[in-house]
Amino acid sequence: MLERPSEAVLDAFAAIVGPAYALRETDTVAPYVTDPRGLFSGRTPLVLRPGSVEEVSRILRLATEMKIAVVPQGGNTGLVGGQHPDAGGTEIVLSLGRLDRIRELDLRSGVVVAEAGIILQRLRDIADAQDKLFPLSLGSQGSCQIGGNLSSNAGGTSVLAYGNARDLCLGLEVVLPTGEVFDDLRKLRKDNTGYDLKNLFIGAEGTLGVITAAVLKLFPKPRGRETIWLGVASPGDALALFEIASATAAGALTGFELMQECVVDFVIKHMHGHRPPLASAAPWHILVEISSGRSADDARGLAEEIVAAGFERGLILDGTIAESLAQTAEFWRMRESMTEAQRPEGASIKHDISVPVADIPRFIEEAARAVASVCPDARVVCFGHMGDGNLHYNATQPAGAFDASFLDLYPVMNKAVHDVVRSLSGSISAEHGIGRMKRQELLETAPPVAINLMRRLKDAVDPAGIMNPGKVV
Ligand code: 2HG
Ligand code: ZN
Repeated sequence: MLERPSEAVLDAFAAIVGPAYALRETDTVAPYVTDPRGLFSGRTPLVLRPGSVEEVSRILRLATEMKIAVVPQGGNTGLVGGQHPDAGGTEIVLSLGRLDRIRELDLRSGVVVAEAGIILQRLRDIADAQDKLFPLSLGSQGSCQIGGNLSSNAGGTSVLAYGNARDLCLGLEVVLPTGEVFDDLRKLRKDNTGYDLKNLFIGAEGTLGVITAAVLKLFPKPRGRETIWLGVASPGDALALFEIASATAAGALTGFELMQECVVDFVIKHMHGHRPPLASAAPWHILVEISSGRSADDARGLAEEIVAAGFERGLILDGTIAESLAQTAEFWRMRESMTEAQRPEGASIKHDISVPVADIPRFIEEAARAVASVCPDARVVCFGHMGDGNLHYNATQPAGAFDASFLDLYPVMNKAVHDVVRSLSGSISAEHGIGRMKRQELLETAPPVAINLMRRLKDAVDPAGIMNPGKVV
């Protein structure tokens, strides 16, 4: 049973980081207790901002000793309520933003050793300045942090070619709930010495320990990059185009995003300065990215080949290959602002699902029926990483003024859509995690053997149960 920290205990925690980095006033803790959508407001008596691994270690040792709950937090961009304290006001927030050093850049081994609080965009820029690529790419990359990316095994728009955050990580440093530091900061691409412990902490959403640093892979920067925006009539045509693009570009196909017309319209309507990417309307849009390690001409050639084959087979209604770096950036900005562009349309019930890629058209068809069976006027807002079989299948309230009561449908809508996902042997959390939002559903629907195993691991690593309680398991 966890404890409510007394004033003396709070003082002891604050003394570890020093008064400037121990926040207690309601207004100073406010940014740490609410999520970007305002769905998960909590309370905390203390936010700690440690400046070293040693301080993180002392905090967790004390927390285990005193049985005080600790909620680790990175850039606070998560969408499933995994990074906030609950409403009880007893859980301490551990914000990792001050651990923001690059410990080493080893270009010959193709790795960077980065601390948890480094903002993703900064890491991408550091790699870029060295003529390298750190491929993890997400809409929130201007504020999300590497530690959070690893803790949630973030996905994004380049998973198709480079994998999830897990695939980009060779080594990890983790502070365990006991305060012990598990130093596994190795640069090895091959290592079969027993259990793969680092992968226990990646994607664990801070429920087993606190990631403080990681060895991350760097890739050669592509010599040529082309971005194509296409309009198609149906998800079935999008799938046929995906097959053409994969066969033509093979490893050079680094992005394949599918977007329903309405979400493209939301971006044009609500986000400043965007114009329709195509001359004519299309029910579905696709964003394809080709990255060639060889040359700009090679990338251009592949892009033209894909577009020509698509037109020839009657799969493309309209299409354009970006003509400049500015247009490429504009296409990606449109895609990345889709989360924000949905907000002015009102309350939204999110689903972050994956199914085998070939089942995407069937999922879209059956999920539309599922949404309509719960709320016939709800608007389906569907977009996502089609090449990964991962869609953000959001049900937005009927058009009109913001109606919070729509969110009362959350559990029944989730169940209806997730039943379709389960019938296709898919996942109810492809890239955003479980957090607090999907915990109950995970516990109710995952195989009992899996849940038991997760619980036994949790008990073994965190016997006092102090790490991010109420999340995942
Ligand atoms: C994306 O792919 C993000 O843009 C957010 O994962 C998805 O807002 C969403 O549902
Ligand atoms: Zn996504």
